[in-house]
Amino acid sequence: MKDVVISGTGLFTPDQSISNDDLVESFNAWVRKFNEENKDAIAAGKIEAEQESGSEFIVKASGIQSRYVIDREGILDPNRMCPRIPERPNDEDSLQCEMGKIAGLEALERAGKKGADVDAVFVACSNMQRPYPAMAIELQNALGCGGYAFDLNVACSSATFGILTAANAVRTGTAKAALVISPEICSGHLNFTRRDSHFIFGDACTAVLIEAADTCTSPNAFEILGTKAVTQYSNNIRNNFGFLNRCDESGIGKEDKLFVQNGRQVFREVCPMVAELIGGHLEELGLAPDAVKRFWLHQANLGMNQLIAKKLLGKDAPEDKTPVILDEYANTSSAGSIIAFHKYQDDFASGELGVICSFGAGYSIGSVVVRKK
Ligand code: CO8
Repeated sequence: MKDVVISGTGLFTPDQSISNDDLVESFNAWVRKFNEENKDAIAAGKIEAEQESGSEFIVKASGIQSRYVIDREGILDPNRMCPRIPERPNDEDSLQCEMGKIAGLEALERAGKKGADVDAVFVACSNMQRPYPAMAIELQNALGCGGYAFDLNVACSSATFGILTAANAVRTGTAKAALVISPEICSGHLNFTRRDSHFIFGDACTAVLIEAADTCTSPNAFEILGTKAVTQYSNNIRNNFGFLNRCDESGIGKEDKLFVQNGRQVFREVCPMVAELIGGHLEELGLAPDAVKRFWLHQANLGMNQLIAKKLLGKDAPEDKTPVILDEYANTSSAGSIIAFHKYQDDFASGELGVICSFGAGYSIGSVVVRKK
């Protein structure tokens, strides 16, 4: 078994962003329009009037201030409430490939490697823009990588489960170096007309290069001390979009074909599971939570992260122990914990410890314990 390292990370951030105030303004315009168009049915008690949203609620409930998106205009158009992302011809890079290429090239550069040094590519994210050919195979080709490639999806935990898959491939010699790429276009499957969740998600793409310690020349490398994953079935975060939808016309276009969640229950149920998984993982490795310099946690909700850190450490954690990117990026699904890792790792000295942890739909939780080389 080989020792494995994360030798480089990369990030693609869209060039358009939406503040809470902008999002709420368009949402409330949509609400007024909906209520006006349906005033008779509302008055007759056949449907409920929609309620307006508010920036103050969003910040208080989640910590989110803004989000990056692929297309601002389509989302903010009260007559559309959905990004405008034109289809591309088959001989052009697909959008997820384009995002992945930018993040992947940065990860390779930080690791001092070329595409040809990589012989496994995993696209790990919540939604693939098509079923086949695999997005990962398109990216393998676009980055000039060899070996093999496949897609994997465990919702918000896709990147950490991807790191686990890549680390095992390198550890056992199935691959020499593996890229895990997470192009999250969350705006494509978010219902912007749902008050309880229209503000939650943003778009971004991350990349992580994993290779054997003995080939690594990167000054940015972290040894992977261990990976751990757990899943437990829950319907509290669900999306029923799928290839069988067309076989029952009555369901086409219904709300459940986009992201739906019971956010409060997710909050309550997932936090203790995450603290238990990270605590148990550190214990197995003979490490105390206090010895960890930084927890790069999944970026869904500020209150969740504060609670998880408190459960682990027995006290409130200082801000730099659990860095926050969701204020600027919102929830970018599997990319979130990796964005935090990418942006908040340069102050690490050799030997210092960190934990990357994601959690979300499934439920699924993934933990990666690392030590700076
Ligand atoms: N403006 C004003 N008021 C509002 C709004 C709004 N926009 N929305 C709700 N309210 C009101 C409600 O009506 C309610 O009022 P009342 O108390 O009078 O009934 C009150 O505010 C509280 O509402 P909630 O209980 O809904 O609010 P919470 O405090 O629970 O906050 C959150 C909602 C922020 C969603 C919170 O519950 C949360 O973050 N939970 C954790 C969610 C989480 O971590 N989910 C992970 C999902 S991501 C994942 O797994 C990946 C899926 C794949 C990606 C999909 C991409 C689209």
